Amino acid sequence: MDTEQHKQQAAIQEHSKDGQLAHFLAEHDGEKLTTNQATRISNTDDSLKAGSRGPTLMEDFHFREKLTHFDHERIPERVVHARGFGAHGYFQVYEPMTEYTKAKFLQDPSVKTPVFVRFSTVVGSRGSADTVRDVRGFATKFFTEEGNYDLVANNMPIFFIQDAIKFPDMVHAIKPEPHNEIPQASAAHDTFWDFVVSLPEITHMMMWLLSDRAIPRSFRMMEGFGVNTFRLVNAQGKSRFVKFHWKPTLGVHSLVWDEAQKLAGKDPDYHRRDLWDAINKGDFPEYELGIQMLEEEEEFKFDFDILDPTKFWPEEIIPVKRIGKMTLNRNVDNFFAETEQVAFHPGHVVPGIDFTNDPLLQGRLFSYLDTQLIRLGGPNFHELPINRPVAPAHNNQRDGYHRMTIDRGRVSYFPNSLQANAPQPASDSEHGYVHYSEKIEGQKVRERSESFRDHYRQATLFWNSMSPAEKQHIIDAFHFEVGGVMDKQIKQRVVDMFNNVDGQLATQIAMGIGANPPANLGGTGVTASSPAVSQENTIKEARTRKVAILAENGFNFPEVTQVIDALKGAGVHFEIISKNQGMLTSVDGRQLEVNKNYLSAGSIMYDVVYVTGGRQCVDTLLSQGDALHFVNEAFKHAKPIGATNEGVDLLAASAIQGVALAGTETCAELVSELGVVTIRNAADMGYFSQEFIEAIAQHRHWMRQNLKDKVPA
Ligand code: HDE
Repeated sequence: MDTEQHKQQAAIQEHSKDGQLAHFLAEHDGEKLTTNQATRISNTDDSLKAGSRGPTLMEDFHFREKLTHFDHERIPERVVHARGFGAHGYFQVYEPMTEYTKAKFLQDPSVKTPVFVRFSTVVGSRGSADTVRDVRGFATKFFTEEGNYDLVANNMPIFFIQDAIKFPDMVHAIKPEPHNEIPQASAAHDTFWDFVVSLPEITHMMMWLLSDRAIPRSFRMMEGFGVNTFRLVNAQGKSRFVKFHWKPTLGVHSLVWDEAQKLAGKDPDYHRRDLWDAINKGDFPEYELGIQMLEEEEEFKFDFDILDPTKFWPEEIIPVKRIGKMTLNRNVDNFFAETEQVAFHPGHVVPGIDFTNDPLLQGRLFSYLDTQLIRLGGPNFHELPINRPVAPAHNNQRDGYHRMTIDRGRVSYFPNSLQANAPQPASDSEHGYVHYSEKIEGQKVRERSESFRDHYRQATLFWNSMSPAEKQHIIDAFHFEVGGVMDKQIKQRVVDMFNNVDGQLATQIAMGIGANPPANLGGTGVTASSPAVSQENTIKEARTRKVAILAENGFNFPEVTQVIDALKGAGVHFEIISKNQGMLTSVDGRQLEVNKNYLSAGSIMYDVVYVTGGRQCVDTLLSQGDALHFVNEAFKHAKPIGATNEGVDLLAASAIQGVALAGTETCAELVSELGVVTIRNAADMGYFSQEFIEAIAQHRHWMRQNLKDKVPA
């Protein structure tokens, strides 16, 4: 195939899912109102009555249809991962993966495979808040030319349990308690911690759940992990063990817990809004697909079992090979039709991708199809527009609720002679799926392998890998979560359990929850760390960060516009915040539109705060408790803060203490300390902007630790 043909094919590939969906789009603009049967309706405000004050009549078909449809609008929410948000995009492999897999979508770098991704929280109901402490789902459906492949991943590389048979217990324990349905979307309650302390295998996952990974800044800044061990199989039938990763090009970043909790009230849609806005602005989220591979012969080479889903494969010993990139570039047209009706299943695979005996994966392979049958009301959910493969499906499955395909002919069985045996199985060379012929021998037992017994060593490895700030956040998370537990005995058992991981950690946990510290400091003796799991070592850049600019009438127009231009140049976004919405007038009579007032905005909704100068502007800000709270809170959350000229006075009057600010000398002076960047007596904002953008790129300034703890916000 020449390059031109490749390009054409790529264009078709990229658009074929969109093209398929386009058949189902409906526009109602300029149309007349009809019933579902397309009969035009003359009045939809009054039901048909016997007299204007009389009873409604049975024959009002429009009333009955409208109400009946409404009564049936809801479908059951997902038993887990109920709250989610989806987007369309495409995936491209960097180079042919022929050596490792025959999967066709991993062969040709010019092919853009359409994808649909749904991000989710696990525990909360559909209406819960986005920023709760939880694992995030990261499910991707690749519409490949060989059929759909679903990579149903999470944002943490390991799981709570080792065998899927414990999943219902685990979910029952973490969901709201059954007698009073409290608490919503939270693990901070007795039933969950009762379960935790009774289940040593959960120890490692709890370290991840209480880490910053559980409160991501954005879906765009999360890693994804296939968790389970899969296989890649090449055309020669050679198999390798594989772990799948998604690596966001913006790096991995988190909120702080106080911020996450406040956001849950101020903007419960924070993550979905962030994704929606980013795609609309053209800040398309990108994730590289990574694989860790092991040869068959390496199966028993490590001090953990590679099939144990409570263990990750440290990247330092098994490197991640980046093999392609996914770009999300289109928001959905309709949340229900797409995000709610999409149905993922780890068993949706294509030739070249296969399973292992990971006992969690084996159970998952049963559960997903089963749950779709009840959630989507029957066996034909694969015909819903969002779920349809772009490759044609042919089989003898027939009928059932909501069947849309009109299968022609009288043959719906195999073998047959009336249709020359069609549709018939495809051979390996015709891309028929042939399961990897792994040799299996064993007794039939209800048992856990001995090699799955170590529950603490990797938990220590994870703890060792955390930066001081990350460690402090984990301890704080224990204090919050276990602080919410009423049963004192369970609290004590938490301390004892985590003493198996690290004695210092257990001692710190005990201090905050009113339990006794461990009598003897425990631990596993593991001293190694895995730098790759610390967010301290992630990609850091200013691009797509969001600045709140505090301003009032009498601001200095050239000053703020120079800073705005510099921010724009670095791909940083901003909004103007003021007491009232409308227009602000500068000292020289020019105008600036306010985006939000203090009631509709809060520092928690931004990555950065900037206070602009202008005497009158800053005098007004100084009289506003909301403006002072804005900077105090941003400082407490370790965010970059900038102020220019008179704007520095607001920082000086705030609770920010112990950080050097630009002084009042007559010459221009730039001071940058612990992420607080200030300048006075300056007309040219170039120097300030450069330093400010560098501070923004650092995201959070943890070195403030002791100072920020003193700030009341
Ligand atoms: Fe899931 N999981 N899961 N899970 N899972 C579901 O399927 C299940 C597990 C994951 O956006 C359910 O359609 C079992 C691991 C995501 O629609 C259900 C076990 C990982 C999503 C189900 C696991 C996941 C689900 C609920 C074994 C990371 C959301 C609704 C213990 C690799 C997909 C649904 C979406 C959803 C079962 C464990 C990821 C009930 C039995 C490990 C991202 O079938």
